[in-house]
Amino acid sequence: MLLSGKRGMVVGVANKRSIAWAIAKKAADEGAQVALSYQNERLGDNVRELAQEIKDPLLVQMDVGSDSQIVMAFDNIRKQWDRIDFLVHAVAYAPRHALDGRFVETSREDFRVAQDISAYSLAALSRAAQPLMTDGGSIVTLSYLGSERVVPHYNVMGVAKASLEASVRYLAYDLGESNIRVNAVSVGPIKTLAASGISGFGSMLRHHRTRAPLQKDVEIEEVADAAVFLLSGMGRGITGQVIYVDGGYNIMAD
Ligand code: 0WE
Repeated sequence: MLLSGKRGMVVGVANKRSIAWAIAKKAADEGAQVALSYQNERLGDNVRELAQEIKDPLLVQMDVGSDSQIVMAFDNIRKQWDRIDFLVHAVAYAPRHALDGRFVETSREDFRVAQDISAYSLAALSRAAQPLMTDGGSIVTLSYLGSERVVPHYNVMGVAKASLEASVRYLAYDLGESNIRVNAVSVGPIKTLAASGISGFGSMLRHHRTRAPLQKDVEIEEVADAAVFLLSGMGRGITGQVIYVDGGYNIMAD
């Protein structure tokens, strides 16, 4: 039981295929008490139903695009729990049309929204979580190789993930004195709601499967295992890092 006696918050559960949900479930299986946030009442029904699968869940409504909702959510957690030990940030958004065309055409507003929801939210949540992490803590976010290489159509999300990974390093520096670690798991392509409707995703999966050293699709459970490792005491020496769970794809030249 890697997380026995620990409590933490998981942000980014939309449905049963969410990477956030796989992490939440594994964290609970490893003995953690888990708070799940849901963005709005529409997704709340999904999250409430999923939460029945874990022991002693806490549910809070929070849209990471709103400072006041972030403050309220952590106030609600503080009313139930005196302390938290971990935070999982598994949220990204860019307007759909920005993931179709050319990056050069990205509007100022689409760029702003992608940065706000996909990158700034990590700093905002870390700031809200810090006062509750009185015994140290571990923060894990999710990234993608499109932050450092050009993946056609990933566009403004690639720039937002670059910003997210840099944020991981600056947050790791700031929060290190409080024994709070901050890391990212860079995940190979997986079919989730966030990938649905992305044209050419099927051929991306095939390409990944044939080029990656492990010659198979990335499994959501592999991502959850790495995340739980980083959340646990086993990861106690690791901060400011981007760890790849991609079957080794990122090491290849082509
Ligand atoms: O980070 C992501 C996806 C994030 C994402 C997905 C959507 C789809 C629906 C952010 N915003 C939106 N907005 C929507 O309206 N991934 C790592 C998955 C992904 O998305 C791609 C990829 C991969 C891989 C988009 C283009 C090319 C590759």
